[in-house]
Amino acid sequence: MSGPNTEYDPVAVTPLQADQVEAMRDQALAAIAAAEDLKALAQARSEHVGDRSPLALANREIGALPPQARKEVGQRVGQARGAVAQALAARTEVLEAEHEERTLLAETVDVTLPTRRHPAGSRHPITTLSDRIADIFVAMGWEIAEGPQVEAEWLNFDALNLGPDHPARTMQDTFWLEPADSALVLRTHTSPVQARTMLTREPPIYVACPGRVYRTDEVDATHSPVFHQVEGLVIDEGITMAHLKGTLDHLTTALFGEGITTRFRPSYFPFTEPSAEMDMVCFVCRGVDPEQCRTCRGEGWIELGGCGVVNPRVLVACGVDPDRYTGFAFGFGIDRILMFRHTVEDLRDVFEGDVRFTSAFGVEI
Ligand code: FA5
Repeated sequence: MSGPNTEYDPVAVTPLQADQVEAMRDQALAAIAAAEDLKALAQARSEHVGDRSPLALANREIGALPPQARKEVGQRVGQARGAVAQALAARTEVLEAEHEERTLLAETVDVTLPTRRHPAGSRHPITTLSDRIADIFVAMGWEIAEGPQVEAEWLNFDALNLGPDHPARTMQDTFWLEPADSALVLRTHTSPVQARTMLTREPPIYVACPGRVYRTDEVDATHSPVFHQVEGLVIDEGITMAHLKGTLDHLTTALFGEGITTRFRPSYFPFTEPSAEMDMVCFVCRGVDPEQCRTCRGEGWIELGGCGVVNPRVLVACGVDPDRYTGFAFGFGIDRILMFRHTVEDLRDVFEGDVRFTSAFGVEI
């Protein structure tokens, strides 16, 4: 303790008396101990340790004391500040450890939980196959042509030598569009693209047209009211049936590999003369004991499509000189080709939209 001093100013020193300093220290310690989290502790630190805290202000007062009082008061304030700093450090450590533990618990990842699965989609096999067929023709130097699915009656029938009363119109049961006099149909085959092509291009013409077509057919293992065809049309000088056979041999070999059994069967189409139908041996019964076969329904063969030498009447209707040019055309069912290539026994599987079916094909490149 300092001795009596006449210059000692009791007013100035009052805040620095022992009980005052102890009260400041105890308040600070209580606030630190009461801090439940790091935010509350930061608040206590600013109130009791910061520049404007009572102990910091008291510390600043020491310089104003007479020299004989400074040491004792300095020690007192210093000890109080030291105790507060120590308590603050200890509480910080405890609260930081608690905070870290809480964070670790909150961020725990259970690696054994099942993941959310987003299975990758795949293109529909008909789309992939249509592209593949188009590639076969592009590789031969052909062009790809397109036509609308809502087609003019004249292009779907009349231009192809199927006049209004031609009995062959009933071969293709048609969806007519309203109103009745619109003369529009959902195209029943891709053959109107033949007419569209001849009306807009000059020979030589080498085009293929894959696309969707519609008929009022009953659904069964090999028929659907919505299906797909690929049309082929060649118009050039000196084209014969032999060119047609060679082209279809190349197409079937490219699609199915060597050694596939096919046959040409004489047939009738108003837009080709002569006409033929191309069949493949049934891929389910292989033509052996076909009576029980649900896929070929006892035939032993599956029809891929029709073909023939373009009828000169069609050439004339489409503005092509029949004395100079001849041509061949064919229209194959893409859905049937898919069935044969991938041993799909029932066409309904192709159209029912079950992803287990389409994803089984994956993405063909
Ligand atoms: C035609 O559609 C002619 N336009 C083909 C043609 C073009 C002949 C050029 C000559 C020259 P057809 O109606 O036969 O022909 O049909 C052709 C092929 O489409 C059939 O052999 C079959 O493979 C497929 N097809 C026909 N109807 C259906 C159906 N409802 N579901 C699935 N495929 C079908």
